[in-house]
Order: sequence, then C-alpha cells, then structure tokens
Amino acid sequence: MKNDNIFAAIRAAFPASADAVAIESGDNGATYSWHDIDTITAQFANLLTSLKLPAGSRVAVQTEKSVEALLLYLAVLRAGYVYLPLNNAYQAGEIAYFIENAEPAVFVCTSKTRSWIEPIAIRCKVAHCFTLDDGSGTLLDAARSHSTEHVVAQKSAQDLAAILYTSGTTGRSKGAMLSHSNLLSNARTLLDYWGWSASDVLIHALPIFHVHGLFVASHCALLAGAKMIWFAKFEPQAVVNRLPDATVFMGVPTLYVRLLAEASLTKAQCRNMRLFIAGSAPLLIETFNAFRERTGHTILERYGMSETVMLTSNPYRAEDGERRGGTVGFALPGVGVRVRNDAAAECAIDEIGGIEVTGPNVFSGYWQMPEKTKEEFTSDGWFKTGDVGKRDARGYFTIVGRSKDLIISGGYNVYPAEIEGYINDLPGVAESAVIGVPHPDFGEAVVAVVVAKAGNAVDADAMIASIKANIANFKVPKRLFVVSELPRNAMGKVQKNVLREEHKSLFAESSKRVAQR
Ligand code: MLC
Ligand code: AMP
Repeated sequence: MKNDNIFAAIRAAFPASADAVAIESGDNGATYSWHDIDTITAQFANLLTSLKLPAGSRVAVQTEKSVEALLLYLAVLRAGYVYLPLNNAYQAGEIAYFIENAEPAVFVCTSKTRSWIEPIAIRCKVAHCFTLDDGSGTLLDAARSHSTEHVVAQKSAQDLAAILYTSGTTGRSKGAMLSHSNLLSNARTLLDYWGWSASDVLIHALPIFHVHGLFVASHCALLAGAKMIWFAKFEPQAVVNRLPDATVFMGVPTLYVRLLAEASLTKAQCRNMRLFIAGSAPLLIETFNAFRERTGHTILERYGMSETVMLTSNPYRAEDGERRGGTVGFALPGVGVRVRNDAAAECAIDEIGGIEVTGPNVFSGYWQMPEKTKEEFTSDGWFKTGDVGKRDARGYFTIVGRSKDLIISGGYNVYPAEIEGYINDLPGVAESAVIGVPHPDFGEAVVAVVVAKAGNAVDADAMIASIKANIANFKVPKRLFVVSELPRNAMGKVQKNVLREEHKSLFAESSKRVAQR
C-alpha cells in the first residue's frame, strides 16, 4: 500500500552509501551518517509510539537548534504524529497560549526552560514532557533503550504533518495545518526547480521552527540525498569560512546583509557555490546588487508563507529567464498565483492588487478556527495571502506591500496588535501604536508610539524593560516614544502611515555605519 508519509519519501531518497556523511556540525565537527539519521529517528519514533498517544497527537517542541532537534522533527513524522515547532524566544505567556490552543500530548523543551515550561504543561494536561539539549536530555535518555528498527507510520496525503503558528491578518496566532502532501509536493517542486542533486552541500544556518529552515532548506537537502553543514546559530564569519565546502546557501535578507559586512566574503570564497537563495522578507535591491558585485553570484529570491510553503521563485536555470532583483519571480510549477483588485477582478499586467494562491502546497486551514479559515479563502477557494503585489508581462511577481498589519523583522513576523495589547495593559498607558520602520540590519524594526493616561508619567525605558520580560525578544520595540496624541484620520482611525513617515529615518545613522563597515 502506498505510504504518503513524507518521511517515507525522505527515507527512500537516502543514498545507497548509508555511511556517507549526511549532516556535519559546523560548530564542533560532529558527523551524522544517513544510517545514523535512520536509527536515531527510529529510536525517537519507537519512544513516541510506546507512549500510546491518540492518533493525530501534537508534539510541541521548543528547543535550541541541534541535529538531534532536526531528527526529532523527522521522528515525529516517522511515527505519524503532528509536529508543532515553537520559536525558542517565546516566553511563558506565549507558550501557554500555544499549549492551550494546540493541546499537545507531548512537549519537548530544554533542561534550562523545563522549570517554567513544565508547570504550564502540567496545568494544561500535557501528558508527557521531555528535555532535549545538544546531545543530551531526557528524550535522548529514554530513546536509547528503544529499537533502531521502525516501520514508517502509514499516512494518507491529506493527513496532518505539522502545525505552524502564524499571526496572519487579525487576532491571535493561528495554527496553519500542513499535510504530508502539502510539504512533499512543494519540496519535490523545489528540488527540480532549483536543480538539487546528491552532490550538493547545503550550509544550514537558519532556525528550524519556521518554514524556511525546517521545510525549504532541510527537505530539499534530505530529498536530494545532499549533505548539510549544520550551524546552531548564524555566525557570518563561520559561514564564510565554510563556503568553499558548500554549493547552496539559504537565508533571510538580514543574513545577506551580515555576510556582506564580512571582508572575507569574496568571489574566491564562493568558488564552489552554485546557488544563494533569499526569502521570508523583501531583499533590498542594494543588497542584491552588492552581493552580485562582491561574489559574482546573483541571489535567487523566492516568496512563501507558513500557510503555503513556497509560492514563487526567480528562475534557477538561465533558459527559464534571468533572476530579477526586486521581484520574487514566477509562480512555481503547479502553483496558481493571481493578483486581484478590490472589485475581485483579476488585475491587468502591472496593476497592483491582493495576491491569492491555490495549489497542492496550500494548507487546509487554521487549527480549530473554521471561521478564521473561511475569512482567509475566496469564494472560489483561493487563499488570500495578505500581500499586495503585481505581475509583469513576463510573469514575474513583485511584492509592493501588505494589506495585513504585519512587521517582518530579520525574517520574523511581528504582529503590531499583539504588542499594542501588551503596552496598553501597562500601568499609566492610554493607548499605543506599533509600527515597522526601515532598519539596515533587520529590514524593518519594531517601534512603539505611546500615549499616557492623563496625569500619568510613563518612562520609555521602563516600559521596554517590562515588555522584554514578557514577550519574545525580537518583538520588543527597538525604540519607544511617548507622545501626547496619536495622529488620526476623519474616521478616528490611527494613521500609522503618518507615524511611519515621521520615524522612517530613525535608524538611518546605523544604516550609514553598516555601509561604512
Ligand atoms: C534577534 N534580534 C532581533 C531579531 N533577531 N531583533 C529583531 N528582529 C530579529 N529578527 C535581537 C534580539 O532580540 C536580541 O536583542 C539581539 O537581537 C540578539 O539576539 P540573537 O538571538 O543573538 O540574534 P541573532 O542571532 O543575531 O539573530 C538575528 C538573526 C535571526 C537574523 C540571525 O533573527 C534569524 O535567524 N532570523 C531568521 C528568521 C527566519 O528563519 N525566518 C523564516 C520565517 S519563514 P536584545 O536587545 O535582547 O539583545 C517565512 C516564510 C518564508 O517567513 O517565505 O520563508
Ligand atoms: P510567515 O507567516 O512567517 O510565513 O511569513 C510570510 C510572509 O513573509 C509573506 O506573507 C510575505 O509577507 C513575507 N515574505 C516571504 N517571502 C518574501 C519575499 N521574498 N519578499 C517579500 N516578502 C516575503
């Protein structure tokens, strides 16, 4: 019987030489063969199976990045459960929300975070809590006694493989439900479109709790039978040092900005590279040009989302066209992408409208939020991305903005309404507006503008410290201004565009410093 479990496809793609290195740690040189991937995921999967979890159970994971953490992801697929990755910057309030919403049966944290996560997990009736650190932890201890043989769980194409929480357009985070076939169909498309082969070597320096690092990067390498050089954290100099041993690199634009700040990034250093891919946030044309000038490589920019995995890509092969900076390329083979205006009519060439998508890659809906799911799909079943853009006569898409109030900082999404909620709850605050302004390193930086209640004095630094104690660090405003009132239009709506204009040069000085480096 055909098994649509994506792990079955990954396992089938393992090279015949099982002892070849599949993953090498860029941090300490430790190596993992294809055989190791098979046996360690089998042990993890057997451990999960022994817990006798109900079908479809979620396994929530908030750990540091490590090879074992990737193997845990693969093992959850292998055992047929649903993987739920969480950004390791999330703090207690954020974690409590995800646990309450997703009701995982298993939570894997680190030995450092266990003291505060376990009480939340127990309160929320999570049946099993384990720790996983780099090469140690209760999960590894428990898995060691299990067999290294495991039959990959039978799954159908539509069965859930993962839930990725994303802010979306309104309200609190929503869990985008991705099936085995959403993930596999997209990975197979990318494998072909980007010309992957077993002789590739990927430098993997992205976090593995988002689409980019977890699915796009890892799936391509694994399904190609290609080796990965695995970095727990992105350190630009360490990456530059390993470029001669690699052929492919993937990063959010901030990673490219930081690579360019390294004088050691040269054409010679990139001599064996065949492809640099960027995505998750807009790649500035200045970065695109500077990278080409310095390395001789034209970055391939692509566009995707948690709900859809990858949607569009600039071409890899010259015969498919040139890679055009400032665009996100063509709709991927098999993916329908259209642009529609406010009258729900398809836009003309170069006319700006809302980007909508359909295809085997598009998620089935938000976890236990049928109403929200309905709102995000058109009556004819296309998913509304919330991105605003256009298509040119040759079929290249360009993203020009977002209809959703969202800030993308260093590739992480920050939802202003969530931050405003925290700020408005602080003592003495009447109201606030959170905006994104240009930032030379992060692309956009989070900035807050706050109005105090009459008769109250509020302190910007104290407020920032208080926010920092409660939410993930990347969401914390880099600057906070206290003002007497917020600009409003005739309807009384806060004019965030006015605030963005007012603060657009806030980080221009640091921009000059980056340029001078
Ligand atoms: C870290 N900091 C950030 C930040 N990352 N601030 C704003 N935005 C960010 N993205 C801040 C921390 O709050 C901290 O501040 C300080 O920087 C140091 O933290 P760090 O963790 O040591 O930072 P660093 O390692 O330098 O991380 C920067 C980064 C990281 C760019 C390497 O943000 C990153 O890995 N980004 C990639 C995100 C990603 O993979 N996105 C894919 C989404 S998938 P303080 O004040 O506390 O010291 C998707 C779909 C698609 O969008 O199409 O791919
Ligand atoms: P996420 O919800 O984290 O998956 O983020 C998805 C969002 O990232 C998309 O809706 C876009 O707004 C943005 N995004 C992804 N890739 C690109 C890109 N190449 N250029 C501009 N924005 C992008």
